[in-house]
Amino acid sequence: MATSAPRHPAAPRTTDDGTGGDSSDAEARSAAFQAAFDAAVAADERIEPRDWMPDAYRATLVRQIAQHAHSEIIGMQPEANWITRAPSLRRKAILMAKVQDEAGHGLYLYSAAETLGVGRDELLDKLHSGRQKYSSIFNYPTLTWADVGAIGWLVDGAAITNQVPLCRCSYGPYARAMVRVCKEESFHQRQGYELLLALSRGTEAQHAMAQDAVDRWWWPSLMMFGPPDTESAHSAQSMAWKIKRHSNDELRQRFVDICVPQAESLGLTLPDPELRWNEERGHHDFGAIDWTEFQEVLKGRGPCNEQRITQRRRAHDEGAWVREAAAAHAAKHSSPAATREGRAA
Ligand code: FAQ
Repeated sequence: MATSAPRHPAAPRTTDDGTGGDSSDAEARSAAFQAAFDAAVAADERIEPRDWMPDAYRATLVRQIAQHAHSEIIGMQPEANWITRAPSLRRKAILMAKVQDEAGHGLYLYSAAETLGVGRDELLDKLHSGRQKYSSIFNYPTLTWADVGAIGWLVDGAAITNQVPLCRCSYGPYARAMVRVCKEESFHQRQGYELLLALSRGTEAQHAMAQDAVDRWWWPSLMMFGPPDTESAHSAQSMAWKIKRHSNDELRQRFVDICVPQAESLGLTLPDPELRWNEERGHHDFGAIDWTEFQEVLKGRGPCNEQRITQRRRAHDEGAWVREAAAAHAAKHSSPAATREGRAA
């Protein structure tokens, strides 16, 4: 980071609290901080936790990172539903590793949010009380084993398409968390594809099960990218700040273009009669998304919203003893006596 204006000094002081200082000084300092921030974003530099940043930039990051973290941990539920019924030990081990990875992604993301000055308890409280969102996709049920494959192929595939550009997000801790997350999501996507391929090439019933799962997950996966650009409240500002690098519709189109040849290789059909290559645009055209369904899910009226939140709250309550034990352990090991013991050892 090599800007001439200051980015680290204490926040500009105002004069209305009686702490002194000249209001024109404060305004000049404030303008200098803003200019340094704008220059850093324009130069594609990373904004770090101790740098000055506009309040609205911080609030947008907290909103997006929290929503992302919540999605990762709520997203464990639909697949965990199949751990006990995985058809082989190999499949069970793979699925357990994947679900654990999602928990890990949640942890990196909550840590990234904490660098912005919010506490994890506060964020979880907002999730549990419905004041913060999680991705619409996790409000759909996993009815058959093939759904585990469809989630890996389509949901993780959509997540990667959205998250690879986030590795270049202007906020350092979020961008760095995304690098590792994307590597793991890439493995998840391949396991889903491989699982669906095995079913697609299996018996007639297995092929039908794979097709049915793709039929149910395709449209909700397209909704993961968020509302159309014309309806997206935050995109323009988030792109100006380089939090988002592409619009919702651009990423959705990219995902459709990636999936079409993959579906062909899988021997499965995407459930959209309007899906066809458009030579002029150099992209696939696709049918209209049911945005009413998306809004209903966002309002808490999707097929599994209630179940997901109830289960999350229960898991949180049942995990209270683990948090207490971890805090007691940390306190014990950071006490002066423990520090002395550690030095003596
Ligand atoms: N679901 O103005 P925009 C995963 C909300 S991780 C629910 O376009 P923005 C891994 C949005 O929050 C999946 N709400 O918003 C995995 C806003 O509401 P607000 C999660 C949605 O932020 C795989 C309003 O609509 N990934 O799957 C959704 O600029 C398998 C207006 O929307 C991320 O979170 C939605 N789909 O763009 C885990 C990626 N879309 O807050 C387990 C990071 C929009 O004003 C198993 N997030 N909304 O009340 C992003 O890239 C962005 O936040 C977008 C939305 C693109 C999701």
